[in-house]
Amino acid sequence: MKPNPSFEQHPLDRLQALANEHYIHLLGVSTLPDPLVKNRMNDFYASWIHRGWAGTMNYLKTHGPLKYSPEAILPGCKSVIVVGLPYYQKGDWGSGKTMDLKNMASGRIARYAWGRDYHKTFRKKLLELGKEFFGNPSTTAHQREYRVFVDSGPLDERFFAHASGIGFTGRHTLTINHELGSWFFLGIILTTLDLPAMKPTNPYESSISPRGTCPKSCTRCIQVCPTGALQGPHALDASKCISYLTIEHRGAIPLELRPLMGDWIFGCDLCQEVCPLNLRVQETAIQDFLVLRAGPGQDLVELLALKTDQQFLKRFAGSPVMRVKREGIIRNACIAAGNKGGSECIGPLLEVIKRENPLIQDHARWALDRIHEGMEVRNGL
Ligand code: B12
Repeated sequence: MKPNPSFEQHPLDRLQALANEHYIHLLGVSTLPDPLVKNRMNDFYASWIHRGWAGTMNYLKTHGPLKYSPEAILPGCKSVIVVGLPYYQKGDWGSGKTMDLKNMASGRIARYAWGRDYHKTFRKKLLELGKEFFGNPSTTAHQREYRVFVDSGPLDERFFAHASGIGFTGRHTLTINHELGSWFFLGIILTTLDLPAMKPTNPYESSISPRGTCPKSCTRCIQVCPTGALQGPHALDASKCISYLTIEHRGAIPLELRPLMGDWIFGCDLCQEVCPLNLRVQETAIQDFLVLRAGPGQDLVELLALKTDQQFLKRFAGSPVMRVKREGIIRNACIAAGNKGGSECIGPLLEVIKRENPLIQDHARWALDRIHEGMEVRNGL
């Protein structure tokens, strides 16, 4: 007997119920952007790339034609399901969650990378949600009814987050939600299913969404950025962003930016830390993020002494820090040592010069010069 359709749960209610079971806090659905909106967004994106703001992130250049075209990624795509997973946890810089960071030369790690790598945790949740909602892809007639992405896909996830109504685009370019601030990850499920949009908006018409806007005339995020990466509201020159420099950029860090990077060794949270909408945010309940891997900070002397990939792996296995590899974290530690370190870093930096490749040696020499300059100033020479 066929079920009476009037007793069937609405697909969005069923999706919401499943999301709740998986502790997925934010859920929204967006339709595909209409051609006018899409053209406008493609123009914005092309000019962003044209300005050189993507730096060496060449994948962003090749993603151009796909950025706002879900149907080019999943043929027949009709709806974009957007989900958000909170990662905020307490533990201020300086108080240290696992070590007393005040008493050592230490480098800061962005909050999103304190615990287990979110890509795996989030993807697993989305795959489970997808299976429960759509059925197992290997057993359904339409095998490509949905596709799951966490960060890895070419779509502009924040655009679809704003368009789905789960939050709005802040002046620092991140999606803000009134309960979670901007301390949450985004994930996407593309589907051929025609779902009704939950709270449709067009982010590029205005920065206002049904879920709010930045406080009028607040520019704290723009002012706090030490490298001037935020050139104005919604205008991020990523090639100057400390997050890009410490995580995505592989080569030498430009000399003029090094002194401005402070003690950040992986990512940066300055634009989020000063945001008034990021205060009084509840801690995440997701264990994978609460169990510290890299934690809020790392001892620079220990990082500079990481001689082998095995030692690096032992320290950072399962953490997002793995992305920069051993040489990347040593390069970043050199810069933090130059900016914040003292005499305790001199020996380890000399060892780095003996041991590492010319690129890392260059950063270590820079750090030594800066430490010596600082000492001379302090000694009144
Ligand atoms: C590349 C990338 C980066 C780059 C570039 C950042 C950026 N803002 O684009 C770098 C390495 C710098 C970076 C840093 C960070 N990232 Co990142 N990053 C991405 C990634 C992979 C692609 C983003 C992208 O396509 N950027 C392209 C440029 C063009 O976007 P844009 O600068 O916002 O420019 C557009 C707007 O300005 C818009 N625009 C123009 N005019 C107007 C006017 C109005 C009114 C509006 C609303 C918009 C608008 O048009 C431009 C072109 O489309 C996404 C995942 C994804 N696939 O979406 C994660 C993502 C954006 N990153 C994320 C995170 C967590 C971070 C960091 C916080 C990590 C850290 N702590 O170090 C920082 C934040 C820095 C910052 N202020 O953005 C999260 C953000 C979650 C959230 N709540 O928003 C994402 C979504 C990953 C995820 N799946 O969770 N990231």
